[in-house]
Amino acid sequence: MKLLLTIVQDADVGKLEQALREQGHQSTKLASTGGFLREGNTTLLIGVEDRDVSSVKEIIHANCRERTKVVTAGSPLHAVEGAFASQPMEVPVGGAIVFVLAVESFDRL
Ligand code: 2BA
Repeated sequence: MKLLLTIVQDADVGKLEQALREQGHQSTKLASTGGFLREGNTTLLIGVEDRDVSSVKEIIHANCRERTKVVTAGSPLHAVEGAFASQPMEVPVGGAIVFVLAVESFDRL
């Protein structure tokens, strides 16, 4: 079994959760914050059998898209990045970041 630790943009999460449910996959949603943009995103924990990893990745890919965020003066980023971020800049975000972790055991107790 594998745990797909999946970081997605908030705008994509509803659609993705629905698609996962429709294909019979369970997920747990956690509110999270990106370390770079310091904006909210969503982390889904998705436990899947090894044979389903590829198809779940495809579901994720099909439901999460890349967007460009413009980081403007006055954003929290500027306070920490100083001169580097003194001009507005475009940052690509997503589709999704997926970490595939081996699961030692899965128990319902
Ligand atoms: P953030 O950390 O807020 O990053 C948002 C986007 O900013 C990233 O999109 C990336 O395109 C850009 N970015 C991040 N660090 C950068 C830097 N030092 N210089 C220039 N641009 C930078 P994604 O790569 O799609 O990541 C989306 C979110 O996924 C991240 O939000 C973070 O929450 C998570 N993430 C990405 N890589 C990660 C990793 N190696 N470990 C843990 N979380 C990660």
